[in-house]
Amino acid sequence: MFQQLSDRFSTALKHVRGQGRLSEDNIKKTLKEVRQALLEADVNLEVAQEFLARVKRCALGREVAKSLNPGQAFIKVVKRELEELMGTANQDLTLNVQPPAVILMAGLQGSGKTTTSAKLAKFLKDKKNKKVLLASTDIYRPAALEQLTTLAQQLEVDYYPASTTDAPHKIAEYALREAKLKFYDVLIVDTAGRLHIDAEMMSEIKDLHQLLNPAETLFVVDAMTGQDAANTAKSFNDALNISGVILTKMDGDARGGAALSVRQVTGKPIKFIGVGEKPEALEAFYPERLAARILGMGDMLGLIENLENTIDREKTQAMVKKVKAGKGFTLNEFKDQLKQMLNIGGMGALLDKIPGMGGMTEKLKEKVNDKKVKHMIAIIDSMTARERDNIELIKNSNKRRIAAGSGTEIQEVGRLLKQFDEMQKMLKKMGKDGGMNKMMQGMRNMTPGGFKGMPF
Ligand SMILES: Nc1nc2c(ncn2[C@@H]2O[C@H](COP(=O)(O)OP(=O)(O)OP(=O)(O)O)[C@@H](O)[C@H]2O)c(=O)[nH]1
Ligand SMILES: [Mg+2]
Repeated sequence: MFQQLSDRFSTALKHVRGQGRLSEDNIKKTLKEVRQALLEADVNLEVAQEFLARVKRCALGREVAKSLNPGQAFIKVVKRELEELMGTANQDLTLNVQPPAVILMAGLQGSGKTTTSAKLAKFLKDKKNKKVLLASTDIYRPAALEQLTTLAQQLEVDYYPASTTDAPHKIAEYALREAKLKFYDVLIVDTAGRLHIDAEMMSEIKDLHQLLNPAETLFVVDAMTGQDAANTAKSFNDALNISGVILTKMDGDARGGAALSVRQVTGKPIKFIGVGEKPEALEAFYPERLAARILGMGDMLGLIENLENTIDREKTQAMVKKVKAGKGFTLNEFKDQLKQMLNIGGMGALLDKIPGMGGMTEKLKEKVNDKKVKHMIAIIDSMTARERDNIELIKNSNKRRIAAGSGTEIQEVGRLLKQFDEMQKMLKKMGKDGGMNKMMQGMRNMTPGGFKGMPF
C-alpha cells in the first residue's frame, strides 16, 4: 500500500531533515519533489497545489523557524497537512437512528460493492454487536444475488432471499419490511453496478434512496483508479447526497492518489478502506495513520489492532513466560504461533505496518510467503504426538512419512526441524542472558541476509 508514494516522499524529505534553518531557497527542491510525488501518485492537481501552498506557508512561518530542529518541524508540517487532506479524524458510521438503520451501497461495476457489503455486515456483527440483514437489489448481473447469498452464508450473516423477477425497489421494500418485523439493527442494501454514472442508474438509486431513507449512503470506489475515484464520487454526490466513501483495493494501490483526493474533491469523508479479498480485510479509515505510513513512520496502532483482534492472548502470554524462563517452546506451541500469523492476514499485512519496513516489504514478502507457513503447519500436523514432543526421535524414515502426509518434500521437513532446533537454542539463550540487547541482535540477524534462527 502506498509504496511508490512513500518512497518518493522519503527521497524528497531527505534534503530538509537535518536543516538548521529553512529558507525559500533550501526548501525549493523538496517542494518540487513533493509536488512530483503527488502528481505521480495521481493526486488531483488542484488538491496538490493547495497542499503545497499550505506546506510552504507553514515551513517559512514562525512555528517552524523557532523550533529547535526546523528540518524535523517541516516533516511534522507535511504530516499534519497530509492528515488534513484526508480529513483529520476517523468518521464513524452514523447508525443512531430508529432501527433498522439502512446502509445503501452504491458504485460502479466491479468497484467492490458486494464484497464490501459482506465485509461491513461482518464488521458490524462482530465488532459492534449489531443484528444485521443483507439484501441485494442487483437483478441484472447473472448470479449477483447468489454471490451475496454465498458470502452471507459463509459469514453467518442473515440475508433477504430476493428473486430476479422482482424489481429492485420491490426487493428493497420487502427487505425493509423483513428488517422491521424481525427487529434488525441494520439493513445493508447492495445495488447493481453500472459502467458509468448514467441517468438510468441514478434514477434507480434515487428511487431506492427515497424508499429506504438510509442512515448512510456509501459510495464504493476502487482506489486503483486514482483521482478518477474522487471524480466519480463527486459526480455521484452531486446527484445524490452521499454520507461517505469506501475505498476498496487499497492493498494493490501503490500510488495513493484516490485516498489523498477524495476528501477534498467531494467534501465527504472516507469511512472505510478495503485491503484485500478476505471478509476481514476492511479497516476503518484513519487519516493520521495513513499519513504516518506515507511518511514511512509505519502504523503501529493499526498493527496493534490487528494483533489484538486475532491473537490468542493467553496462549501467547504462556509462551512468553516459558521463553523468559529459558525453556523454549514445543512444536505445538510453535504451530499455534504460525497459525496466528496467518490469521493476522499473513506476514505481508504485518510487515507493511512496521515503521521503516515499507521499502523492504516487497523483498521480504517474496521470502516470507504464507504458503511456506502453511506448509510448516501441515508438516507439524503430520507428526505424531511423541515426535512433536521430542524431535530427536524423527529419523529419515519418519521424515519421509511426514513429508508424504503433509504433501511436502522430505527436505522441507528437515529444514523445519533444523530451524526449530536453532530457534529453540536462540530462545533459550535469550531467556538465560535476558535483556533487549540480545533480542536486538537476533532481529538484526533476521535481515537482510536471511532469517537466521527464524522459521523461514
Ligand atoms: N484485492 C482486493 N480485491 C477486492 C477488494 N474489494 C473487492 N475486491 C475484489 O474485486 C472484485 C469485484 O468485487 P465485487 O464485490 O463483486 O464488486 P461489485 O461492485 O459488487 O461488482 P458488480 O456487482 O459487478 O458491479 C472481486 O474479485 C473482489 O474480490 C479489496 O479491498 N482488495
Ligand atoms: Mg455486486
